[in-house]
Amino acid sequence: MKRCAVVVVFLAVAISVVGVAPGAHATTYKKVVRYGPFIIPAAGSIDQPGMLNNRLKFAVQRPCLDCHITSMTPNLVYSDGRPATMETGAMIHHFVLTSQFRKDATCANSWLGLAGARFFASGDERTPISFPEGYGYRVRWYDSWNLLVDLMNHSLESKTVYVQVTYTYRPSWESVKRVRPVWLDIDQCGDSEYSIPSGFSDTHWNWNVNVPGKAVAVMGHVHGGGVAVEVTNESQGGASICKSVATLDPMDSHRVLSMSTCRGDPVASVHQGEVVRLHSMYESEHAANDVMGIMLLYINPS
Ligand SMILES: [Cu+2]
Repeated sequence: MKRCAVVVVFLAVAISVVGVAPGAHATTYKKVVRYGPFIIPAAGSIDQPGMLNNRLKFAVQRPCLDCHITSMTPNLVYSDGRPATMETGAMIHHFVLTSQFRKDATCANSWLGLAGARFFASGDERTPISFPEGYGYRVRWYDSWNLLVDLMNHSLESKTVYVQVTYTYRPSWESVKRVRPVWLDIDQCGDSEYSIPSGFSDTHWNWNVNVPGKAVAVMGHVHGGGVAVEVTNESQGGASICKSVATLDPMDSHRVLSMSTCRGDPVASVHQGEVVRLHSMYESEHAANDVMGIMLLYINPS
């Protein structure tokens, strides 16, 4: 590993300087951005959590004006930086970041598309995503980001919290292959919620591929009682593209502790017009009408 002679640091710290090819250097910066504060009202009782419902913020801060984002790590924190988790009552129901002037790959023509392209999201499991070496999500000076936030509070006092995203990014002048986010959802272009029966269920939604290319990173989201979300290529004999498996809290199966991700160069290739199927699998003790099955694919368009 060779160090570049000059490392420009502005608004950020260089965390790594790694050679990618003979004579070329990749410079990676890290920036922690906090959104908020958000005040979540106190819970009314044990089964009546305090809710901060779908708060939409426009033109929120980006880590950089002109760059390639190489990873995103979500969190919810208190003003002193401590993580705000269920241990103290706070919970991320979800938050979604959208890029206003980018076209959403699967919902551009619905009301959801008005907010732009959905490019990152998190539930309480707080799954980080990082792209393989050489790939990044392009940010340009004219981009504008929106943030949709939905938070919950199980404690009897109100909580002041911040949505926090730690970004790593590379400067605009480096040659980085682009990724385009593609959001697949059982309740596509709706509020993402759907219903399951008690017991095992596998619910499908088909995507007719309109962003052909190489999927290089994939993340998934289910709710408590969830087993996994998976994407399969039905045009290639149902071959699995990625399965994101849920790890549930052994003490409380309503709580998702983590979701596995897929990352590779490539994870899989998809071609124009192929049918990619989203499977959302639950093994629930009871029926529910507010579960989710989402996968976010980052595709390097061919
Ligand atoms: Cu959710």
